[in-house]
Amino acid sequence: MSANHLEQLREAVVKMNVDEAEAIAKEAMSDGIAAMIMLKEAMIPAMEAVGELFGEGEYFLPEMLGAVDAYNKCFALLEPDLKQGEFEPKGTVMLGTVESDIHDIGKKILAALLQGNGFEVIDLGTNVPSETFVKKAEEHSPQVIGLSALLSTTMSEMKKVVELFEESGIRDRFRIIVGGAPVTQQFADSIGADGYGDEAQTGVELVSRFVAAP
Ligand code: B12
Repeated sequence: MSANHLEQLREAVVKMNVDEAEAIAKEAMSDGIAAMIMLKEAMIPAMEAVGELFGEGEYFLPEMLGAVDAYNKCFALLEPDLKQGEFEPKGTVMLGTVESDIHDIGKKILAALLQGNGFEVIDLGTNVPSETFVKKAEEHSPQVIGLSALLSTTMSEMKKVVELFEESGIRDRFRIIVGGAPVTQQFADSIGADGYGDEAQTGVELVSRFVAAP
C-alpha cells in the first residue's frame, strides 16, 4: 500500500497533477507514511525524473514549472513534519542560492533536513548577492553558511562570496559549504570552501561535523 502511494505521488508530481499530488500526499500522511520517506522516495525522484525529461527535450519550461508547483504544494504539506524534533537548536546554519540563480528546490530540501536534524536555519532565499551573505552572517552569526548554485554560469558567484568574506576580514568566523548539481569537490577546493555536499544528506553530515568541532 505504502509503495503504491509513493509511486502515485512520484507520478503525479512528474505529470504536473497538482491537485492529485496534494490529495495523495494527504492520504499517505493519514496512512502514517513518514514525511521524510515521501520526500526521499517520491518527491526527490520525481524532480530527478523531470530533470531527465527536460534534458531529453520531452519537457520544456512550462512543464518544469508545473512539476515544481506540484512539488512545492506537497512540500508545504510535509514541511511541519520534517521540522519535528526541533527544540533546543544544535546550531545555526544560513543558506542561500547565489546571485542570478533562482533554483531553490535542492536548497529547500537541505533546509528541511537540517531543521529535521535539530538545526536552526536562516534561509536567505534565491538570487542572493554576496554582500547580503556577508551582512546577514554578521547579523546572525551562523556557524555554517551553505551556498547553492544550479547553473554553471552562477558557480563563479560562490567564489565571489568566499572572497568577500576574506576581504571583510571575517572569513575565519564561518564555515562555508557549497552544493548544487554543477558543483564538484574540486571546484569547492579551488574557491577555498570548507566543504562540498553532493546531496542534502551530505550537507547535514558536514554541518553536524562543523558544529561539533568548529
Ligand atoms: C526545476 C528546474 C528549474 C525551475 C526552478 C524552480 C525552483 N524553484 O527551483 C525553473 C523552471 C524556474 C528553472 C529555470 C531555469 N533553468 Co532550470 N532546472 C530545473 C531542473 C529540472 C531541476 C533542478 C532541481 O530542482 N533538481 C532537484 C534538486 C533536488 O536537485 P539539486 O538542486 O541539485 O539539489 C540537490 C543537491 O545538489 C544538493 N544541494 C543543492 N544545493 C546545495 C547546497 C549545499 C550547501 C549542499 C551541501 C547541497 C546542496 O542537495 C539537493 C538534494 O540532494 C534542472 C535539471 C536537472 N537535471 O537538474 C534544470 C537546470 C538546472 N536548469 C537549467 C537552466 C538552463 C535554466 C534556465 C536558464 C532556463 C531558461 N532558459 O530560462 C532558468 C534559469 C533561471 C535562473 N536565473 O536561475 C539547466 C542548467 C544548465 C547549466 N549547467 O548551467 C538545467 C541543468 C537543465 C538542463 N539540463 O539544461 N529551472
